[in-house]
Amino acid sequence: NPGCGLGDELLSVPDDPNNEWGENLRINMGAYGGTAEASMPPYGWALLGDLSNDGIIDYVDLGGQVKDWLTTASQQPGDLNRDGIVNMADFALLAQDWLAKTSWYKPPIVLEIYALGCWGVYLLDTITMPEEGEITITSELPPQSSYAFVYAFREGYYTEIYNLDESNTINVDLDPIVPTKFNGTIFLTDPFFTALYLADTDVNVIDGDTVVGQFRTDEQGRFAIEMEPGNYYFEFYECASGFGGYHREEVEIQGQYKDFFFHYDSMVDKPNIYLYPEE
Ligand SMILES: [Ca+2]
Ligand SMILES: [Ca+2]
Repeated sequence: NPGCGLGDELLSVPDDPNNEWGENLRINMGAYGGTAEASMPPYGWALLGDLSNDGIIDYVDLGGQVKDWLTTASQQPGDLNRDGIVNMADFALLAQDWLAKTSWYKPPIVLEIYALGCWGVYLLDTITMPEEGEITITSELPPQSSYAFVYAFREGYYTEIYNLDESNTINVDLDPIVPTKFNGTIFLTDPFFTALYLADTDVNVIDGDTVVGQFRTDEQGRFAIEMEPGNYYFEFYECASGFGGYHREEVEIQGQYKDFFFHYDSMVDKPNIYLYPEE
């Protein structure tokens, strides 16, 4: 068990990719302790306070330290300075790297589970999963509700939406965003039924009255473009609602990735001019 005594549910350390240089700060700990694999990892491969070996120093590691607080024993994971007791000196070492990440750290996947109730769609639950793969949704549903769909988010990846069938099982398989470009995913949202991608659609990027860019979304509403940060309009025609209509939506482009949630409302797209008498 490479989890350093913290429990079987914790992650193991990935193999040292190159074993080139650096120093394993926790050389005497865990399954890799004292082995050739542990002795010379590259810089950024390991963090002293990462007791759980999941690549980030956070509340899980703090919990591992608190568990042995003021305990005197040899080889305690939380005894970061190796003086035989877990105390403030060790806490200070953990705190100084709070939320630090290793080079191989991957943030967890966050799943937002939406349910369909009597009055429309609502956020039922938020759960995380450490890696991609199959997951069965088991969140408790209130009476007269059913699962509707799941948004899957992960830092550095395009957000995806999964519609739930009777099995309530989805296969989460995310794609990384394109480095150095501005990436986004466009969802059409509706208060009562579901959410859709704006799939395979040409979108004009408008600054003031000028078209400054154009892109086409892929089958999952995704795109990657070169754009300066700023406020723009996205203009596109959508027919996902079955009625179709032009949309001109204000967007703010900042940073590398953003989900855009655009309201689609079939009622608004219906003709609202009536001629009398009707034929
Ligand atoms: Ca950790
Ligand atoms: Ca200590």
